[in-house]
Amino acid sequence: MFKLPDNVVLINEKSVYTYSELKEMFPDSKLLCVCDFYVQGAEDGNISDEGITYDGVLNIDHHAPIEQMYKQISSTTLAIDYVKEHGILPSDHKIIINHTDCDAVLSSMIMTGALEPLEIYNDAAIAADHTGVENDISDLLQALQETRDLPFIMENLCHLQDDEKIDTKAEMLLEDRMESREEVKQLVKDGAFSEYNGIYYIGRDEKIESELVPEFLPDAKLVVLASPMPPDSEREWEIKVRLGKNTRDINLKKLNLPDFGCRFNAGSTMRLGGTDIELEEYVRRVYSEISRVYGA
Ligand SMILES: [Mn+2]
Repeated sequence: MFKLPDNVVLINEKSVYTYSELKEMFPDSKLLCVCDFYVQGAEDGNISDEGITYDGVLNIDHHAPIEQMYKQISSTTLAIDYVKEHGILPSDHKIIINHTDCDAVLSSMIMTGALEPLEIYNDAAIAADHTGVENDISDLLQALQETRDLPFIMENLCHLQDDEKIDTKAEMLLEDRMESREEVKQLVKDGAFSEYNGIYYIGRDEKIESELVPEFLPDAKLVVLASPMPPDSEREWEIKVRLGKNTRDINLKKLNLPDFGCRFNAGSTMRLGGTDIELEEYVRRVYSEISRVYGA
């Protein structure tokens, strides 16, 4: 049975947190560490190779808009470097995450010492955040992320690593992910993606995990995926944009895309409540922004 370190706290997921908000949430804790989410203004903190310190808060996070994050780096990369350099965080540190994807789980668990600072975890995080390639750890953790159940996720990661059977529920979620990878493969085979100036795009009723797509479209500069927002939303479309394999030096953060929130390589209209712009029109906007910023 995996014993979850009790200094890891999962808080609500929302698009922007501020330092003062976090300090209000944890008034008794002098030592805070956030893993894998952006806190407003982090880029103005004290930046080192292993993360950012801002007003006493340690940020093991690759979402800040600074040059060193504009590459295939994950929060897990930073956590590994940090622990190798300084050791794990003592138990009086609060380690805060706001979602439970592969990178958030691995980076926080490495900071507590529950996981070793191993390169296999970095490979998993990079597969999850950037390349989408098959990877046992990444596929399991990405498949379980929506449960937001950290003990469940960690227990199944332990099963995987001990060559034991994972939970039935975990098994089902993992199968779903494997199926969606197969689906993407098939959609590409069937020519279901449209293309516009190197941008490959598709609209689907079912959401597609954007990280799974670039691998199967090696010629794509970018991929754009649209699916309907949930029925109770005010706006119509969730549109995701992600850099493809045939891109060099494009940083999505430098583009001014409508209703859009992102890291340098991927983002969506979800964080801003969706968009009413139709997919084709959105793709044209993406292209015109790239032309404006980077030349044709
Ligand atoms: Mn990440």
